[in-house]
Amino acid sequence: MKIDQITLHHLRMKLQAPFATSFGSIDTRDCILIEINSKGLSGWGECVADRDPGYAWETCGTARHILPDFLIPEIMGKDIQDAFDFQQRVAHVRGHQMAKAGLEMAIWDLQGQAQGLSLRDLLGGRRTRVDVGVSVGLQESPEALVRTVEEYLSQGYRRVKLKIKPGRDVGDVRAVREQFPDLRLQVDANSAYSLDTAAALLPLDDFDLLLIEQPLAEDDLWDHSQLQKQFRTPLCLDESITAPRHARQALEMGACRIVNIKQGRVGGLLNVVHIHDLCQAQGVPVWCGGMLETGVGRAANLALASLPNFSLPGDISATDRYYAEDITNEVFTLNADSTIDVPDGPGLGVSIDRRALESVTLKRLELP
Ligand code: OSB
Ligand code: MG
Repeated sequence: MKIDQITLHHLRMKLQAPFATSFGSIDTRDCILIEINSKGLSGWGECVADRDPGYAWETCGTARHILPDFLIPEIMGKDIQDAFDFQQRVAHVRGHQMAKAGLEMAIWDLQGQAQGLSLRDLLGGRRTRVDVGVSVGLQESPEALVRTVEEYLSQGYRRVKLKIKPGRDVGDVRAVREQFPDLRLQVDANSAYSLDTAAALLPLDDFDLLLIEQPLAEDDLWDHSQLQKQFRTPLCLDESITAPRHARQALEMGACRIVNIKQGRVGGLLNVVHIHDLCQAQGVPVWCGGMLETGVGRAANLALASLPNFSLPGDISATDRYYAEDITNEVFTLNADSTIDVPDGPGLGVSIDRRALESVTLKRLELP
């Protein structure tokens, strides 16, 4: 695939409702959409770095530096075979997993279109629909949280993740658990605790949670292994796992019993498959996390969640949970059994609504 031209689209999209976590609240979401043109085909990828360095250190600003200055020059005008070829060419660039993953996604999309194969087929996924849940941000009060959860349940979601932070943890979870005793429920702290302050979370062990996600700092694998010993509930790592070897080390140390996999955080879909396979070989379940993606990133998430060891519901909700209008022509809807269909068209299986894209574009960079 000869890479002729690449356009970076910096988008800002209004969320349906503010999304609050332990690291802040947003009512709009930025991302860099990447368009790669090759012989009349357009491949699309989504770089999921946020506007602010709250979840991770990468931002739209770092992506707007690393992509044109270091990553894109490695492929511009060249004949790129596939994602593996791409990753070898950019291996000398340290870190910047989200920037790499966004470009890699566009290359998968191109390859799928060129070969007439869906991303699911390229990755070896089997499911045609995947189990999904909804990630619910911090609300004003436990009562408001219960009402918000109730609204999502009425829409058909059968698994709910609650965001927690110090002072808004056990009380919030208790309120939801009392109201919905049988709900598949899990929590996500986004690194808001230390080994000491996490003692406040011990009562969560009695709420029959599926998992407790990323209580401690991203670079604290060891402390997670100490904390896991204090809980019956499985810990799950998100921020800490930015490469396959971190997944291996986390499992060796007992730092978690479940892994959240996000293609952006781990540097692309090739690494997703590696982490998936490593966990599968050890009987460790994985699930697909989300970054409030547009239809482009959502299509990729659905394809990766179709792999066999994605055995817990993903943070992949319907389009209308995030945006009133998306930038893809395709809209993802929730089936009655809390699943979403995996796209089966070539590549990502989505097409871009140019008018909608234009209306949310802050800045465009056309290369060369
Ligand atoms: O930690 O999983 C997270 C969104 C942005 C950044 C980090 C996280 C999240 C979510 C939302 O929980 C998941 C979704 O896309 O629905
Ligand atoms: Mg998380």
